[in-house]
Amino acid sequence: MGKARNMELNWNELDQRAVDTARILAADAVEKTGNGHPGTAISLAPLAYLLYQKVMNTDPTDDQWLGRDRFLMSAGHSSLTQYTQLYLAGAGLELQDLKELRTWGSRTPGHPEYHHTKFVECTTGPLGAGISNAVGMAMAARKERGLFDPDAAAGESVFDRFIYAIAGDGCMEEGISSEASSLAGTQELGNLIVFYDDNHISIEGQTKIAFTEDVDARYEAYGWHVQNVDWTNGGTEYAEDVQGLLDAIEAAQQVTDKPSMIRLTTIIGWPLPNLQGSHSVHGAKLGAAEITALKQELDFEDIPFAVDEAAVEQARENISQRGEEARNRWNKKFEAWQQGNPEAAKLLDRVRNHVLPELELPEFEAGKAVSTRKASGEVLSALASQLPELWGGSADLAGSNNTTMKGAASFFPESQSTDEWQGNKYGRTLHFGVREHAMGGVVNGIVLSGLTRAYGATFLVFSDYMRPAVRLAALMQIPSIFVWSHDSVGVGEDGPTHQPIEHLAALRVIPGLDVVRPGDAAETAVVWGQILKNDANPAGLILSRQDLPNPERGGALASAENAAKGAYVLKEASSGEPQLILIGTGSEVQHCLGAAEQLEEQGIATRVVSMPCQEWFNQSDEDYRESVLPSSVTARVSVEAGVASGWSRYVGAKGATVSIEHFGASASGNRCMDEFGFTVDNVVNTAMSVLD
Ligand SMILES: Cc1ncc(C[n+]2csc(CCOP(=O)(O)OP(=O)(O)O)c2C)c(N)n1
Ligand SMILES: [Mg+2]
Repeated sequence: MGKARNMELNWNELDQRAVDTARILAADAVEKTGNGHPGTAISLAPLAYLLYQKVMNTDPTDDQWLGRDRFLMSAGHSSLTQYTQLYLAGAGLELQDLKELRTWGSRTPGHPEYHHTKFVECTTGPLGAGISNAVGMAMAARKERGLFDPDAAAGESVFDRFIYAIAGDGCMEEGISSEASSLAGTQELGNLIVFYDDNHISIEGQTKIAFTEDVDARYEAYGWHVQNVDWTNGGTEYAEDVQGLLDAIEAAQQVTDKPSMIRLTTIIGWPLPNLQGSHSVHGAKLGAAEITALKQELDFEDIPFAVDEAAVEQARENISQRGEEARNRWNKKFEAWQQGNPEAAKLLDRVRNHVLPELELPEFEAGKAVSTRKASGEVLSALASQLPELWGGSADLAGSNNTTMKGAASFFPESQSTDEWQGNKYGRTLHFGVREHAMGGVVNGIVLSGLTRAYGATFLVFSDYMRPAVRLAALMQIPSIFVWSHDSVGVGEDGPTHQPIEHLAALRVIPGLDVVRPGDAAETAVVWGQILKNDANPAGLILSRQDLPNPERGGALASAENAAKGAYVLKEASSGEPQLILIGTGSEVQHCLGAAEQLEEQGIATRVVSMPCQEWFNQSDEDYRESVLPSSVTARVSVEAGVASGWSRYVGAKGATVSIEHFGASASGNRCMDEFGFTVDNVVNTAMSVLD
């Protein structure tokens, strides 16, 4: 610290009127729609106004400005906290949008939605997740600076920015806040400032029935810089100390080697005359009498959506002017940076436009068995020099997931280096610790930041621990990459706790998630390329622990390039006219090939289809789908070491599935595969029963 204070609180009467306008609007919007969350939006209006109007670098005319600070409403139910500010700022929302709160097609959905409302940087609502996204954004800001402008003085780079997030009691109760905040402390994320709205109220009333810990001590233990601002004056009298809050923000900004938590003690719904402090204002309309009383208290006319026009005008002028000044300063710096760093500027141009260079993917020796996880690791190492924007790591399973690019430094402060891992604040290998849920949220936060691509890895069975983040990635349509190895009972001795059974099916039902399970090393390289090409949805890459054959292609077997289509004819029936189709994915493609050989010997014309990604195949045109799975061939068998759920779509009413409908067992992977029917013989027998 030590720097003289440079943010004087210019807070005139119209600023206060604007804050009160936000309060009135939150109350009226919920009243009109009949439901929503007014309480916290009312009590936090001064915080949100302060951030938007006095603190953040925001250009209300450009939600894509690279230099903008990021704001996340982790307490997503309080979306009105942000919507009212976007209205006051003239940043894409108008009064009409507030009147349409939570209604069909409006720009003001119940919870903030990315890609839907300008300046909403992330979809939030599942509590706590926003903190993990903010941590990811803070890590991304450092990474981006490292990629493009590593030598600039602290705070001087065009890539420097702050990430602000508002969290509530619920966020703090959720485990993901612990996972993500612990990681943020280790990462020394000085560009992250989280406000904790400590109002002691959640849906069931006072939080002390379930939440009594010392949150300050917890965050100090994580290595955060912690400050308190009390707007309740100990509960006796309300003292909305905006200057005090601004001082805390400034102090937080000056601490560059720790993330900051500012615990702001508030009374939910303050200054509602009768209902303040009650959980009844958390998520229900206030009622006409209370709204009239509020308007009286704040000296507003008792009509719906009574805004103070002069206050709105001042707010819009203020933020426009601040935005323009910040923008001009930034533009000048940016031009100088471009001129001084032509190579980096070219890279920035490429990644901003989501353009991939022509990728050179490794080729794998035919006939040499290799696990797809190992192949994936080789692909990543080969991509390292071609795609500087690609980075990622594992939740403590790097050696098993094969996610470390050869020679890449780790992304953490150098002082934390170990014999195994050399750290660098701009490094590339991510270490999430055993924190799968936070890993998902952090990867999403990184990807949301827009300039880099990130992946996070664990065992497939633990995709359950990160499912909410995977779902949010799909909902946001962002290209997060999840790498899940150890993909079946083929895991072996670790036994049923570690053997995925229902996971492929459970992931495939998430709309918009590509579940990609390559069958050999050659397919692994191709699908990596395809996943990287897709920039509008997430993918899960499912990899085997065990070695798989990598057969010769080009003769009897089609080129692996076809894997990019999601499914393809790997081996055509010898007659060219199949009587039977075997469909395999991942480690079971080999069983289909083996079975086809035996069936052909018995005179049964058998086609083998490799189907690494159902979603990609479903998106291909009908002619192509018909060419791979002709409707005339109804004798079909799918082979996949997971539950059969979902496969009827491909095998049809007359087909059959080779699957596993129960938990696995602790024994060698080969033994498990054999015992559970993933054998050539069982595929042959199943095929014969279908033909009968
Ligand atoms: C993961 C998750 N679980 C449950 C909910 C449902 N929910 C929405 S708000 C809320 C209470 C939040 O309390 P708090 O964060 O203190 O917000 P406040 O009432 O102070 O606005 C709950 C349980 C949710 N949104 N997300
Ligand atoms: Mg609360």
